[in-house]
Amino acid sequence: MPLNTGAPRISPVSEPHTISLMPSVVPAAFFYSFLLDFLRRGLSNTLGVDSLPVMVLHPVYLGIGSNLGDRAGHLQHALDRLSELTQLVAVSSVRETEPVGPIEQGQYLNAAAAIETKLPPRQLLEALHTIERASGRDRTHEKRWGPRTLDLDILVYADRVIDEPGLTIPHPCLHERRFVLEPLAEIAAELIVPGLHQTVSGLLTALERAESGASL
Ligand code: A4P
Ligand code: MG
Repeated sequence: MPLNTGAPRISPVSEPHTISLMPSVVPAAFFYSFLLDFLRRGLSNTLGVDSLPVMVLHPVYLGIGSNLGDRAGHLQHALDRLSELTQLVAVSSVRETEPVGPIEQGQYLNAAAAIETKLPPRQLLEALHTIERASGRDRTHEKRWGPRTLDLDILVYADRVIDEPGLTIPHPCLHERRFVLEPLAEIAAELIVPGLHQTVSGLLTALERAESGASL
């Protein structure tokens, strides 16, 4: 079932809960996006121009988190806005997770989403910040890794590797965060993460091994 007719409904959960998974649709959609991008680049090279004015839909994966206020409501808000702004392709289950990091804070609801968008990375980041602000997030009064109403991270943007001030893609903590890899693996287990050259499921297995080794 394609999701571009609107976002799925979220409800508060304490256990992993499947909202909508489309194992057969997702790989096909992403394959065609990559194919279109590949053809566009080939044509640009043949014609000797930097880029063609073709608006390609880029496959992007997002991490979504909330641990303040109406957590499920904030996730729902994010999905609703994303489905208006982009093609919402798939959404993982929503899981309640223990807070990670140096700051004492409440439990999170975490999920991952696959979208397709024409927005370039910077514009997408700005759009995500606008969605966060509409959920009451105010970065001027918060600590890094501290509690937040809504956090939207760009985990992967097509095959791009970006390391610029204010924008790092793939997200620099992706491979260290179970709350990111588990939902992402539900919707994109075989995705090879650019720059890391490993699949999402491979990164999750490596993290699980490292964590179980650390606890021995
Ligand atoms: N920025 C750079 N690259 C990106 C990107 N790929 N996506 C910049 C999004 N933003 C990116 O981000 C700080 C700045 O990073 C932004 O202004 C943006 O320009 P932020 O969202 O304000 O800060 P943050 O979220 O505290 O930092 P970061 O590095 O995204 O950390 P995390 O991993 O999101 O940590 N525990 C659980 N269980 N679940 C959680 O969701 N989240 C955090 C926050 C801590 N513990 C958690 C969770
Ligand atoms: Mg973040």
